[in-house]
Amino acid sequence: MEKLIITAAICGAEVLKEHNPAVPYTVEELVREAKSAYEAGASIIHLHVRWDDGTPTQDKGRFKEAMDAIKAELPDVIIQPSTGGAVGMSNDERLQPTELNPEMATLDCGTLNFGGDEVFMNTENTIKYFAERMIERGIKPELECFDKSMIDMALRLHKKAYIKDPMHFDLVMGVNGGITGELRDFVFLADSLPEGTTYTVAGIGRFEFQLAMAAIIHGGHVRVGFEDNVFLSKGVLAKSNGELVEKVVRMAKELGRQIATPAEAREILGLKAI
Ligand code: KMH
Ligand code: ZN
Repeated sequence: MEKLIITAAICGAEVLKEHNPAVPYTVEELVREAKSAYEAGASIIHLHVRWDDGTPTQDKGRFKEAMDAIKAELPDVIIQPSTGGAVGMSNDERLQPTELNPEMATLDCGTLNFGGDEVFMNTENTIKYFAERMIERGIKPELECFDKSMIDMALRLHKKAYIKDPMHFDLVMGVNGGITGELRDFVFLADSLPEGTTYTVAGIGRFEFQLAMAAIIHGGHVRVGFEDNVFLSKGVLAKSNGELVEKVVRMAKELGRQIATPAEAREILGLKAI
């Protein structure tokens, strides 16, 4: 089986220090968390940024500062900025990190309820607009699918050449408004992906590690991190993103799956070598 790519979603836009004091806001804290995840075995950092008070932002300057600081410490890590940002941001606000020409970025493939009155808007035209931007700039999209219909949308847009091969999906499961993270849901989504595509699974909350286990066995890849879950086990807060990554590495070792380095992850995903 292919080596396992671990992505660390170290920050997100919604989780707060009130949920776990180790959630990073400042650039220094982002570097600390990226380093802990990388040293534990993550090859991709899925990146959101905040202002120092924790407010989420898609500000290009803030992304540049954070990406430069992470690269200075971890020159080979793959940085994957979010173009999802936070609920309520405009398309152009969300797209700012693409102006920095990252190797990868997320491309959210549909609209969904996001708890309470929140709606995370991604109309078909928005998805096309983001996809065109990524093709123009040579950025590989990670296709964020929170439900089966979003996989279908990605496949339709792939047929119309808005998304190029090889496709890489992120199955985000367990969001309040998206598909849940039961094993039967995982099998349904993973088996709906065409041959030759790769995928990562991101289980939200209590689904994080059971879905990581499923993906390790099924030949997929794994995302963990504070964006998705702040607990190492029931009632025990993780001290760092690195602790969450270490747990996945232990699980993979038990199941005989080796961990991909950033260079190996680039090869698996069809990114240019650096
Ligand atoms: N913060 C969510 C509204 C992404 O990174 O592309 C969107 C999100 C997805 O986190
Ligand atoms: Zn995100």
